[in-house]
Amino acid sequence: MSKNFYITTPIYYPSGKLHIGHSYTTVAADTSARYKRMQGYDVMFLTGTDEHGQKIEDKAKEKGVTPKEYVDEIVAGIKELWSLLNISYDKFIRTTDDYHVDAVKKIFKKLYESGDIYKGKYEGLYCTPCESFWTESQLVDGKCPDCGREVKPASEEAYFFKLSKYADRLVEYYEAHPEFIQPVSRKNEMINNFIKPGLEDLCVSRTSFTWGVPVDFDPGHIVYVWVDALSNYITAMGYGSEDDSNYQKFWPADIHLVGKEIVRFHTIIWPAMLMALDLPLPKKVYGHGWLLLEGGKMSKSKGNVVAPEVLCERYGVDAIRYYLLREIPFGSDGVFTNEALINRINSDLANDLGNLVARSTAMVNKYFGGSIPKERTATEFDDTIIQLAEGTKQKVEQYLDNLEYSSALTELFKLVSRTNKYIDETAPWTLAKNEADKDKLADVMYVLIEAIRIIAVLLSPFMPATSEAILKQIGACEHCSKWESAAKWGLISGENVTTAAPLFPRIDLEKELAELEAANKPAEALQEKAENIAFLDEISIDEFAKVDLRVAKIKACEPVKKAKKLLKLTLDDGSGKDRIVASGIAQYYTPDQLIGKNIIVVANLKPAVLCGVESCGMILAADTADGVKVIFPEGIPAGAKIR
Ligand code: ME8
Repeated sequence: MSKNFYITTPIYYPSGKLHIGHSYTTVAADTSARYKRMQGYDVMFLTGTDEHGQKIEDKAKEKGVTPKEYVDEIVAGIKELWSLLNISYDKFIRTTDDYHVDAVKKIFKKLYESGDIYKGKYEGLYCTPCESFWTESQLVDGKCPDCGREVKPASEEAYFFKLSKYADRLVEYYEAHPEFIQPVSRKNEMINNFIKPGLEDLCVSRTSFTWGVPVDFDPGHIVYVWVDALSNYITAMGYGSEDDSNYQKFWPADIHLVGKEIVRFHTIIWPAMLMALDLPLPKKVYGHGWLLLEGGKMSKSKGNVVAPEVLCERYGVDAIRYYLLREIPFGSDGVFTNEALINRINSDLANDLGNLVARSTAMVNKYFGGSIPKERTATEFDDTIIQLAEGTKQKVEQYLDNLEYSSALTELFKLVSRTNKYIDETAPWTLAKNEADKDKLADVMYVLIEAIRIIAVLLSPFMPATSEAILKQIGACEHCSKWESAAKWGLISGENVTTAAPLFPRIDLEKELAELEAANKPAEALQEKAENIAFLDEISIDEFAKVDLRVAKIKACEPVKKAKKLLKLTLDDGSGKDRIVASGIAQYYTPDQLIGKNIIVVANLKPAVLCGVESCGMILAADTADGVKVIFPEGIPAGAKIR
């Protein structure tokens, strides 16, 4: 019988670009998912986006688009980020997916019918212009915290979930299942800070905005966003749909990985909802710590974010994955600094791991023409390293089973350091001078490559691309690259190593810090530029009239071979004939995001051939802090003249 493993990340709010803090949860979950797959589990790794709520509705309004249009664009960016970071999710749920919306309606109705949800009155202090309820403690100087105006007592009809009813059962459950809330300190926090002071029933419907799952038996009410969001863990598996086979197979989840500020939702509201639905509870909720910047928690609203794309571009994805998992023990908070990142890359990845692989393969190339020798005589240094190598897998597994990623990597890098030390102990360059030591030299090469193989296999869940590159470089066969092979010494036989570029080039700390600072501050840079805007020389209206700007619709779009930056667009410009334009926006848009959209084209620009594509015109776009943004004039027919 196959063993199943179901792990989830929170579903992210698509209210802006994700930062390195969000990547933290997802990289950790990915590592566990890869590890379990390698162990032979049938893995379900779920992530997704939490797309409803007033905040999204407001942001969309600000931008003049529908909420769905607004989230679609951001969700596409989130998926790109996960693909950049090599996140191997099995399912991506969007709370705007039809099947989810239908299932949430059913869940809400079921809870209403069982009496766990009832209609009551929401009472509070109401700010009429903002259409918002506030509690006394939220007011600022007795006034609305948003607009500063008077508030007055008011009440409105709303649905409530009988959370209070579940307080005792929750505590009993925590006590009977000590592994349910991890790390343990968070369990006490839940009991002392939330349950003991008394759980109140939870208001689970809203009427002040519309962007959400409607309560289908009471128009005007929409489901509270957390009830909608938490349900994703079962709706994504088909609960409440015709095909619930994945639900049957994977629920209850093995691990919900969440940041510490949302442990409360996952260990109080969510289990109470499941109890009310008479469903099993997840086996574990792990609340990890925050990645802080020196100014506090990284957050979009504070503007102190670090863009993962910038970091990946500069150092490679695996260096970032390594840093996130290694630097901070998972349950604790930790401060992200560029300096710590670069130091980690230099010391652990360039000096230790990269050097070990480069030196060892270079020696096999130099002394044995690249082929790993068969005739060997053991040296007195072999036993320690063989023992350590064979025992490392078990230790790494113990730590990974407890989500102690940092300790798992520390253990693995002990083997890296020990293997480097073995080179110094055996001094192969001295052995090479003496023909009589040839078999010893052969043995040293074998031990090195075999230790590297084990290191690379164990590295795979953390740094998949690096692991693959190393295994390829030492010519490891499929069998020698499997997880279980990491505890077996002596599998390599007669393979050939190849030369490759250094895995992690050393970084000049000072120079890099300065450049990184600049790269992470595009918004500031742009603002500085704005203060010195140099407008072009004046032109007359007649000169402007020479530019023929037209609205056109993108009918088709594809990348241009050998040109990373170009997309080839086929436009309907109203003339009845297709117009081809090459545009340097491939870094910012995928073809899917463009097809069907209207754009503005300079229609009378002299044609030019760009990377083999004859481009007839140019489309209008703006430079912004977030990169290039194409201008999309919606609702205007193709061919319309812009003046
Ligand atoms: O909370 N360090 O979404 P979200 C570590 N939609 N983790 C961080 C972080 C940081 N600096 N910043 C954010 C939500 N995170 C809800 C979840 S689940 C049913 C609904 C983590 O996009 C944060 O702790 O605000 C959380 O676990 C995750 O990113 C999503 O945050």
